[in-house]
Amino acid sequence: MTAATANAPTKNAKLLAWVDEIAELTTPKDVCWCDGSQEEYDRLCQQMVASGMATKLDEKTRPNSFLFRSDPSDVARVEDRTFICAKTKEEAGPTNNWTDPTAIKATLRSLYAGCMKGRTMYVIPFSMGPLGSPVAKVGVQITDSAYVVVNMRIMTRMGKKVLDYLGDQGTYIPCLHSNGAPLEPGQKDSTWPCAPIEKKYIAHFPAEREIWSYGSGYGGNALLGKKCLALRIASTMARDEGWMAEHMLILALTSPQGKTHYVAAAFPSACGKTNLAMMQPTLPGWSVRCIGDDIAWMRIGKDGRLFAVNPEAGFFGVAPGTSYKSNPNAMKSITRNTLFTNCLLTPENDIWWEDMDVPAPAKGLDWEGKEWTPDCGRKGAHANARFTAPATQCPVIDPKWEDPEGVPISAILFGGRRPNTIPLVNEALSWEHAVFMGSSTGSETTAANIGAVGVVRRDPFAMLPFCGYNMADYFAHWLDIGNKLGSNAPKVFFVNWFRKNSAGKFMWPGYGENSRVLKYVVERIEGKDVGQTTSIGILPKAGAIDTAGLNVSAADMAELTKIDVDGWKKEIDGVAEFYAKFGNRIPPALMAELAKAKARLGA
Ligand code: SAT
Ligand code: MN
Repeated sequence: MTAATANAPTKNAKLLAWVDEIAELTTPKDVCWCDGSQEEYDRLCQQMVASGMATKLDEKTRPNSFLFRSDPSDVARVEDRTFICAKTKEEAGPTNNWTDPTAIKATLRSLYAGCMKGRTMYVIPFSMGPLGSPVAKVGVQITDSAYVVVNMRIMTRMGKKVLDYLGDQGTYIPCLHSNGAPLEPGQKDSTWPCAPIEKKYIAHFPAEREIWSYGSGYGGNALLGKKCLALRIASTMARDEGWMAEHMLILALTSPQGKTHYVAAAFPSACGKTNLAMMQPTLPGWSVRCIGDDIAWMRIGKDGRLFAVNPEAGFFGVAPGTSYKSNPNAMKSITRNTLFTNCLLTPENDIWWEDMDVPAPAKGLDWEGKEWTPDCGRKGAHANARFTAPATQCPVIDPKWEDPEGVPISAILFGGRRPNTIPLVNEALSWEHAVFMGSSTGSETTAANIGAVGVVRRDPFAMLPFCGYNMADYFAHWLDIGNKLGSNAPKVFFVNWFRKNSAGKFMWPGYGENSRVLKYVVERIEGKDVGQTTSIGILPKAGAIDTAGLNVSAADMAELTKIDVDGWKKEIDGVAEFYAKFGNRIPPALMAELAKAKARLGA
């Protein structure tokens, strides 16, 4: 036992040994076992204000809320520096960065050596999923970032209650994180310590169920419960244990007749999952409630249906574009107790961002802390600026959002940003066709990852950056789940809110108007004769989408739901090219779907 564990609030031998080992390796000045209390959260926020890392926002307008500014090099996930360190390259598959686990551990150990010098090492016990529920997974994150601690308190169930639950024998997923910026005696600290890009590593060890993250303090790189545990490691566990870990929102949709259906939807990062998850329908009598906005853990329930749980406890949402028009319920969720990162600071000590739909302040400090005016030619907020807010603050959080059994899913939506070809809504002809559709999802890239923005890439099931193993095997897993679900399988739809006309303008208004598509989905679930089988899937019959009071021309509606044969031929070629990367690992059922899709188009 060392000073790190002398007064530890646990007797869990495995945990104590690990904390000792990491403290010896990283040499922090002290160790803090996080209890998850409000007092601890307040104290850390105060410390960060005092050190210049956080700005307290005006207590009257935005109580108990803080703004953080990251280093300009550390503003999003880093897919190029994210690694799946399976035993072999084949296990990680062609869409993941693979490196040998032994070699990368040696590299990382040398980076971790002394990396917490001059800093506090925090130990964060947390649960993904309601604590104690049979589906929940416990993790312990070690970090030298107080920012991570306060974010994890919002995003997960965190603190002493988790240690108590773990007890002396309980097992957990070790999540090691450091900003990678040791502090020498007398050295002035940076307001956002991090390592240069080439020294950032977000490494996953699926066989050992471990996460080693170094050098970045931002979002999914650093809040390890989210993408690293709840998607990359969890997807591997789900494959082994027969369930699913998906990049999906979960919503409850209630019709004017009072019937509720639960819908899960997979869209890539920054493609509107948070907006859809808590949408305010424009169609009278319909209501949406939110269960989760980013991750769904799904398993087959006792009655044979698919049940979904949101493993998170908060929202880490994209700020720019969020407004009382686009997402009033998100705006209401962030009125208090919210952490903001990389937003603009107004002279009144509040936050602002582009497309917030309130007038820009006459001046402010931009996300880099530089003087900003509306005509200065620079954005006030970074495109991937974020808010971290407790799910309980969402005015439309569903009463079942913490139900350990989850909610039964009637429909799954896949989607992405596609300026052309992909119709507004297209239903799969069968489960195999659904998996084919999911596997062929394409989307324009967004600012949620460091790299080019606006380039269409294949992002199967919106899981490209988040699947912890070979994606061909992941497709096989989906097929397998479908076989088990049989006639209980949810209906699957491909949606696209992002079609553009020849002038480059969005043809579909989106946001609350997406309730019109959800209504159609419910009608299909309930067996109404509103769809027609076509060469690409089941499309809405003319007039099947309720357009009452909608400002979209009949010509645009027809365009949004027509089949662009040439575009689809190219699409299918793109899918064939993508599948080829996996060699003969692509399941035969999907090769058959590809052939059928070609044949239906006469390609
Ligand atoms: O991965 S993050 O949590 O930073 C956000 C996202 O990409 O969805
Ligand atoms: Mn996401």
